[in-house]
Amino acid sequence: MAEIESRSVDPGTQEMIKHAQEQGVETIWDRADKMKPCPIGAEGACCRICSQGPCRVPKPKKKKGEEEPAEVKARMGVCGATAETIVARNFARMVCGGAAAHNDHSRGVGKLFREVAYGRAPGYKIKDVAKLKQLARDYDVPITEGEGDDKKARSTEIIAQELADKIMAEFGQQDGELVFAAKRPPKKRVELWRNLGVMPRGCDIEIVELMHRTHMGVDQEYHNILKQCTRTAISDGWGGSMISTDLQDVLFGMPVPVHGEINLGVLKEDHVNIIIHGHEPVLPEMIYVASQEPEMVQYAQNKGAKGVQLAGMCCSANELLMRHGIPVAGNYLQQELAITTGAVDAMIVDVQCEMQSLANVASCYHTKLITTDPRARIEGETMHIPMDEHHAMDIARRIVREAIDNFPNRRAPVLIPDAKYPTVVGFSYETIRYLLGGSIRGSYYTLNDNIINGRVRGIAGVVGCNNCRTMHDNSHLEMTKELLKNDVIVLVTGCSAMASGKAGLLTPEAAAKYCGPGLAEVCETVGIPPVLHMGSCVDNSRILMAAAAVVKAGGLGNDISDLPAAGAAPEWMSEKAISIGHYFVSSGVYTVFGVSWPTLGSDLLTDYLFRGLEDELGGKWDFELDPVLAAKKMIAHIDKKRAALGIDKARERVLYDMAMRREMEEAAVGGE
Ligand code: SF4
Ligand code: MSK
Repeated sequence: MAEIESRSVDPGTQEMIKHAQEQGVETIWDRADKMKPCPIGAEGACCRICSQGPCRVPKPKKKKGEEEPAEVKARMGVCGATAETIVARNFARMVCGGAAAHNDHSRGVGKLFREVAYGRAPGYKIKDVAKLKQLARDYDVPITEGEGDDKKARSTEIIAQELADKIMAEFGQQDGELVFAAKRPPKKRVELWRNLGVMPRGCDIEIVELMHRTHMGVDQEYHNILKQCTRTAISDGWGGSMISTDLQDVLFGMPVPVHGEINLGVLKEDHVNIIIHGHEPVLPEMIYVASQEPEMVQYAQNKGAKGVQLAGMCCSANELLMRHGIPVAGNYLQQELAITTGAVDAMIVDVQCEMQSLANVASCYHTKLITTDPRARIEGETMHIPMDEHHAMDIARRIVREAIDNFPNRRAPVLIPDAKYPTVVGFSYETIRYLLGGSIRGSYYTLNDNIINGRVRGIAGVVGCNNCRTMHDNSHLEMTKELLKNDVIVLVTGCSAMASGKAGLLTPEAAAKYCGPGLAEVCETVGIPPVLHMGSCVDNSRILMAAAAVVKAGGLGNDISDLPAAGAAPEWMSEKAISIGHYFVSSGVYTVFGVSWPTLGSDLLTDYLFRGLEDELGGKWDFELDPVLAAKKMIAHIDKKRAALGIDKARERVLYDMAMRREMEEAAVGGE
């Protein structure tokens, strides 16, 4: 049994792991101790796509300096599929799973948007009309009608209806190009994708085609399989994910900086605690409204509680936090622990990243585990209350009442760790544009200026999950701190954002404590944290938009691949992370993952991902277990791009200036 301190870097989490052990409640770490990962599967070298297998093609171990044995070169399954084909198929199916998760989420948001547009979803409304009009322009939906003196604005409803129909058609579209993928990246990138034949045609078709091509006996050339991975991943990042992010902004409001709190300490012993866990903000938005209604608060008080405390978990948390400042109870690895506080009266789950073990943990306590999405039932759930956008408010009220009714049933002693930290979150790409460029300039001009003059060395996206095979939150934090120290501004989403929040990195005060002098100066001048919380997993599309906007603002090349920028997911675990990583690589970003790498079963294919792709796409994958070393690799890549842009000299000058300034300060102190 590993030491608790090696499980998580977060003291609140450590306390609750100990508490779970004392209570005899099994958690993910207990199961991880018993279940060692299969080394062949971990490297992608096992094929089980037909019943003649599974065929395992691991690399035979060779001693250092030894010649590769002949059978390594001819490793194949019984049908003759080579190690390259087998590993490529496994990787491709991860891209498929991830892109499907995002695009299906997006379809759900699109359907709600259409119902709202046609007035069939009471309780919802279009909150951000300006963003609606922006989308309308992207989709060539006119926002005015008539000519000359007769010209007048079209109604919001009509614009929304036309837009909704066009967006929904993109899911089943068979030919052509996805609108955002064709219009939003830099021109050079769009041309590159067209020339390579990887511009996505629709949201669903690329996933289906990739599934087909990885069926037994279809595509058996690894470059060709990976090419379709690229097309599929772009259909996620610049397709489904971007559509859901933008429609969620239209429906629920665009995030702006807001204060929040994070960690298990946000739960309140004397309140009814409801945790919203999953990824889709559609129902949680209504639960938020229902939990605030005076009658509901009164109902809770009648049951002996002081009120209703709503808290988020995983990406649902990010969505709610970004828009309403609703506190976050924790990230992926903390979901079981939240229930072990004995204070969670209901955990409401929709889709993605929900452990099936929640049912077991909930059964040890009074907690009601309520599933709300017909696509995601959990054996052992307390109840299933399916979401229906036509009656969302009634459903939300029923759920909140279920939680309140459960408050008097608490049976275990309540233990809520004294762990919560303040955060400032809500940095959409539009907000960053406003903060850094001002409403008049309306561009990333100031950020570019500071990158060119060297105060900001570069930009990094640190995103993705937790993983029980590595210390919870540790790699996110080690990596992020190393980047900050070296004047690299960090954009975060998902569980990574929460790791930063728990360590105090999402506050403006963090700039003075963790940043190099250049970045600290910029953050202090603008009044922003050096780590910018940009939202949930689908909101990685906001990072793509920020990258495109930086290119557009000028002075840093003509494509995303020219930027001094890099991406990472140091604690990734889900297929979604692979799809996200691949759309960053496909967009021209150097992207490094930690924990394990699923293609190590083929040196040829791994070399293509880690080196060869750069020649074609300008971006490439990398794998590095050590988060500080990974950060150094990202910084080296950033410096390479700075040199190519001819702005490396500027940075040397700034550093020299800072060194001089320090010397002068020391001299002044010495002279006193
Ligand atoms: Fe084995 Fe080929 Fe079937 Fe895969 S497709 S399981 S390699 S026989
Ligand atoms: S919730 S996909 S563990 S980031 Fe989006 Fe966190 Fe990863 Fe799930």
